[in-house]
Amino acid sequence: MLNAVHNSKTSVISYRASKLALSPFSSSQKFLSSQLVFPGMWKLGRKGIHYWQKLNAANVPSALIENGQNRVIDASLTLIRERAKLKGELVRALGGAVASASLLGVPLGHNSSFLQGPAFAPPRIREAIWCGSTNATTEAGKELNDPRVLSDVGDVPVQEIRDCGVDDDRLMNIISDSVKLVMEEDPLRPLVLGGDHSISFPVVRAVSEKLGGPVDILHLDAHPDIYNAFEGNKYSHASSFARIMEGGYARRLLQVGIRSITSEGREQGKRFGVEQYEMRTFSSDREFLENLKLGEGVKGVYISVDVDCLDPAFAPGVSHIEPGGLSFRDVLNILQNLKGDVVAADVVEFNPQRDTVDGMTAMVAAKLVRELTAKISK
Ligand SMILES: [Mn+2]
Repeated sequence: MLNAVHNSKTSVISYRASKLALSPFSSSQKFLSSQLVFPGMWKLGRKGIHYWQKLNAANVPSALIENGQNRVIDASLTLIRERAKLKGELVRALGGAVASASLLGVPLGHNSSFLQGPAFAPPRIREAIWCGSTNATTEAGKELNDPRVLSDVGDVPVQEIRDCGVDDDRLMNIISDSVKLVMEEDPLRPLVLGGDHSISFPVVRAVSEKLGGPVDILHLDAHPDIYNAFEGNKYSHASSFARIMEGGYARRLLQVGIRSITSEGREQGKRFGVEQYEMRTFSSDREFLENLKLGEGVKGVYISVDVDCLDPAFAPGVSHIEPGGLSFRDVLNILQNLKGDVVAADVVEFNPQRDTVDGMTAMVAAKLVRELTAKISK
């Protein structure tokens, strides 16, 4: 019986592997090159990826598919659970900490409305964090190479989960469950590497559910990402904060760096009581924003940094180039002076496929991660 189960599992996986016969990375690279050859093909290419997945799911008996999906999901969560346990034990073996930042990569890019490159960001950010061109110390002197300050539990295997046809409702639940598994290992606190901005919804949901109440959110971004749905996608990277506010996962939501906002973005902001700080008034808002005190009376502070909050002069490697943004020092001033217990954070929307050849934006994203680590760890 055990053998039969194993065989059926193997047959699903090998069947799928032979039918797909392509890795996510090669398919995405192919799609990018077709974009260069045929401008305007990108949209068709994106649809194509979804089409293959549906076609494959249709050719396999539904009972086999469901069984296989459950096994892939189980394996994915086991991976995160065991890695979180390993890092938790390591921190405790070294004497423990009150709070310790732990990287969790979520390489998801398919909820972008434009380019999907953010799926490739987590390994590039990790590489830049440990780049030998700079030392492993934050500006205020925290040592990042101390596992009690910063650890890494690896990536949620988003591609494998999607390759067996798991839909976004379940994928979002798996991301939430992965975040909770990290939080299970006290004193680890999730510092999530995106991925496009759609991942903030399942991450914040998990943080709020795990802590048992809403958080205050500092959201740095050129865009409010608060459309009810974007191009029909309720999980769009442009809708994550609508889902967060609907779910009651945030008491206060402060959006800073905003400079690309439609009337719907403003209306939705009013509807949810969002505090939107736009770049056009940044010089008069600066003093307030550089002296924030958040998280009192709630479960803590969550910080979500979309790399495009920065002016493209500082961070060209993003999907949505939006001039007129924050300087890197503006962002550091806001983060470093913020008072509050930072329970989790994310850095999203870095697109390595748009970066300079020397990976400048990867270094920018990495430094954001380093300074967020300094806020979280204690
Ligand atoms: Mn943005």
